[in-house]
Parts: sequence; C-alpha cells; structure tokens
Amino acid sequence: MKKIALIFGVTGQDGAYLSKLLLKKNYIVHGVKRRSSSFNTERIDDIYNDLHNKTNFYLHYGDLTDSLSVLKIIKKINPNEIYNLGAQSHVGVSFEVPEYTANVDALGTLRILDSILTLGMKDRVKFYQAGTSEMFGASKPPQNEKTNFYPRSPYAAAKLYAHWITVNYREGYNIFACNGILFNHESPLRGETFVTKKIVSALCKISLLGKGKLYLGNLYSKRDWGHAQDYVVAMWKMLQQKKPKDYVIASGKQYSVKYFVNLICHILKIKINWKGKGINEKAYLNGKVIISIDKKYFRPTEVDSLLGDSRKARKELKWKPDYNIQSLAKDMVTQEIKNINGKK
Ligand code: NAP
Ligand code: F7E
Repeated sequence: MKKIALIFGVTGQDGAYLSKLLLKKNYIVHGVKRRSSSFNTERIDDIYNDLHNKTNFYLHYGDLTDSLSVLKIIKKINPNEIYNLGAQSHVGVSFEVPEYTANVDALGTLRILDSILTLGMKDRVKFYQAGTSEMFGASKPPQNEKTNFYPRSPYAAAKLYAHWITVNYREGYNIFACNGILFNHESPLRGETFVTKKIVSALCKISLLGKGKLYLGNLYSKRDWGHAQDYVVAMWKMLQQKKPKDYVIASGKQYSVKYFVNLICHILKIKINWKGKGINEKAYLNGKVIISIDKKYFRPTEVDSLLGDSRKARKELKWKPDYNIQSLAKDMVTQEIKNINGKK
C-alpha cells in the first residue's frame, strides 16, 4: 500500500522540494494551498502538470487559521504522515503582523495536532513540525537540542509555542510528533524577500542586464545556510524513526550577509569595492554605487549569530547534506541566470 502524506505549506519552498522527494519515494501526496487572487502554485506547477493525471499529487484549498478546514482535510485524506510547513515565515514581516503570525504559526500547529486527536487518528498519523533556529535567537552559538531558547521576534515566539505544543501532545497523548529545528535553508525556489535570494536576483540583474540597485539591512548578522533539497530529506527521516524526537538540522558553518554578497559577486565575476561604515556603507562597481543600506530592513531585535550543531541528526538519522555554501550559491545563480535569459 502506498503511504499517504499531507503537506500544509505545499506551495512554499520546502513544500515543493518535499513533494518531489515523497513522490519519488512512491507516496501519494496531498497538499493544502490557500486561496489567493493571484497564482501561488508556481513552485509546484511542474509536479502538478506532470502528475495530476496519474493521481499521485492532489491539492486542496485550506488555511491554518481556519480550524474547520484543517479538521475536514485531515479527516478526508486520512494521511499516514502530516508535514506542517505552513507559516507566515518572514521574520521581518512578523514585526508588522504579529497577531496574524501567531495565529498561523502557533495556533495553526495546535489546530493540526488537536484535529489528529479529535479524529481519533493518533495511532495512524505521524506529525512533523517545521521548527526553526530563530527560536534560539539570542542564545550563544553553537546551538543544539540542549541550547536554551531565546526568541527575538514575533515569528520566533510563535514558533516556540508550536514547538512546545508539539512536545506536549507527544508526551500527553502519545502522538508520534517531531520538531525539526532547521537552520536557514535556501534554494532557487527561495522567496524573493529573503536575503540570499534577494542578493542573487539583484546581482544577477546588475551583472547580466546592467541595471538595478540592491538595498540591504544588517550586513553583519551571521547565518548557518544550507540547501532546502538536503533539509527536506531530514524531515522525512525524522518520521521514519522508531521513536519521535526533536532534531537540529544545520550545516555547521556560519557566514555573514556581507560574505554571501561577496561570494555571489565572485561567482558572477564582478569586482565590487566596499566603502564607508554603518548606515553609509556602500558597494561600488566600476565607480557606481550598486549596494546601499536602507534602515527599513533593520529589525527591532536582530538575531546576530546562528551556528547549528547537528551531530544528533547526523548520528541517529544518518543525515548529511550534499551542498555547501559554494554549491548552494552556484545553484541559485545558475537558476537565476536561466530565469533572466528566459525572460529577456
Ligand atoms: P515559505 O516558502 O514561506 O512557505 C510557507 C508556506 O506556508 C507557503 O506554502 C504558504 O502559502 C503557506 N502558508 C502561509 N500562511 C498560511 C496559512 N494561513 N494557511 C496555510 N498555509 C499558509 O517557507 P519555507 O522556507 O518553505 O519554510 C517552510 C516552513 O519551515 C515554514 O514553517 C518556515 O517557518 C519553516 N522554516 C523555514 C526555514 C528556512 O530557512 N527556509 C528554516 C526553519 C524553519 P503561500 O504560498 O500561499 O504564501
Ligand atoms: O534574513 C539580514 C536579516 O530574512 C537573514 C526564514 O526562513 O530563516 C529565515 O529567517 C539575515 C537577517 O532570514 C536584509 O536582518 C540584511 O539577519 O533571509 P532572512 P532569517 O530572518 O534568518 C529562519 C531559520 C526561519 O525560520 C525563517 O522562516 O539577513 N538582512 N538585509 C536582510 N534580510 C532580509 N530579508 N532582507 C534584507 O534586505
């Protein structure tokens, strides 16, 4: 019998990679998409177009803020595995819509867990919760499963609720529920407003088309960046274990935003010069400013330094990433160049 997976957040970066992985593993995959006035299935259109006649990939309208839709979809699909990847996932935006972020990211998780319980499905379903290194926030690096949480944004605080409610339903009701505590992971499918994708898009346009300018915020925060394609494998592995546990997933290397800018310039073979300090720091290409700082991208509270220690996952899940920062950056640049050339 084929396994059935249900993915909340199927239209996002990770949802697209996870769908492909599970289809390859011969699952039947159901995804929940939100109603939107414009198309929001761009990342999964290729799967849908290839497969919708073969009845392996299905989409359903639903929303994590709508308990009825959550309950009804879970009842109808009767899945073996539920992956909760749905979230208002932008840290900066969460300061502007804190209540909505809590509703989706914190209460959305509760809605799924309680639906599993209410429907009497706890012995059938395994549940994955998309936790985040942002929950560590201001805690000193390196961070692992034993590190204290210290959230620094409404997003991180909401995800912390989701983390603990997942632990609580596991301990209280014996639900097979795992928290993946994933550090930043990127890809060509990354949302346009996250810093890596924003940098890649802008610098490729500047390099290929000779137009555009990049405005950034804090250049000196450090992140542990991996590739989404590697990280969805870890999600799946967590649900294949005998016991449900929580795992940190990370590359174990840390780089600043400025390093990432310089790396992309290196790949594109463009030579920039940095001048100035603080808010006046700028990057020049052939004497012209191509990068400036815009205060609006600073956050009220920043997470300065994330560096994951994923030894537990590497040992117990036998998980290991294929990509490093260089191959990740190359993949993003290669795809972006294809996109630009396709649109020219
Ligand atoms: P993403 O690209 O922003 O995707 C988020 C998904 O959630 C999208 O499908 C989005 O739908 C959906 N969504 C948003 N609000 C919803 C709602 N009210 N009801 C149902 N679905 C909703 O995020 P991602 O990078 O793939 O990340 C996947 C998950 O991992 C998220 O929970 C994120 O917080 C978490 N995470 C991400 C990272 C990372 O570095 N990428 C690291 C740690 C944890 P639309 O397409 O309609 O917007
Ligand atoms: O910012 C700085 C910014 O928005 C990274 C989400 O997937 O990973 C992601 O959260 C850093 C921050 O990712 C700009 O201040 C500078 O220090 O790409 P980001 P994030 O906030 O780390 C975690 C693990 C998640 O769970 C989240 O869902 O870059 N930065 N200038 C900028 N950031 C953005 N977005 N835009 C800028 O212009």
